[in-house]
Amino acid sequence: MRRQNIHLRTCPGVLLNEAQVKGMLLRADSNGDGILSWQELKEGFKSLGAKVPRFRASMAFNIADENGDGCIDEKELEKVVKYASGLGYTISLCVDFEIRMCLMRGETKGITVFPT
Ligand SMILES: [Ca+2]
Ligand SMILES: [Ca+2]
Repeated sequence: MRRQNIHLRTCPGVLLNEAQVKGMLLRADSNGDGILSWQELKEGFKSLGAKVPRFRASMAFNIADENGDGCIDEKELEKVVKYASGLGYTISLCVDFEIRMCLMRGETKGITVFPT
């Protein structure tokens, strides 16, 4: 069994593309209504590896919550994805191939990615 956590933070990473960022954020939609609440968006940023998810969620809401209802709907999510993609979150190259494939498929449960 190969260890997966050795030097993870110092390994080069692969930049998450917008589709992958979106996948990660949608995974955080815990009640599955297709709309991200503030809490869900915060969890989304946490799963992306944000150091201060609360701050990122606040920023994203300022940018994306156009109708000011305190939730991010499908249309507003595109803006959040653009914002989050611009932050340069990456998947480490040193994680196991299987895990990378899971990430590509949007299966992110229990997997942590680190920002560059
Ligand atoms: Ca939701
Ligand atoms: Ca909204």
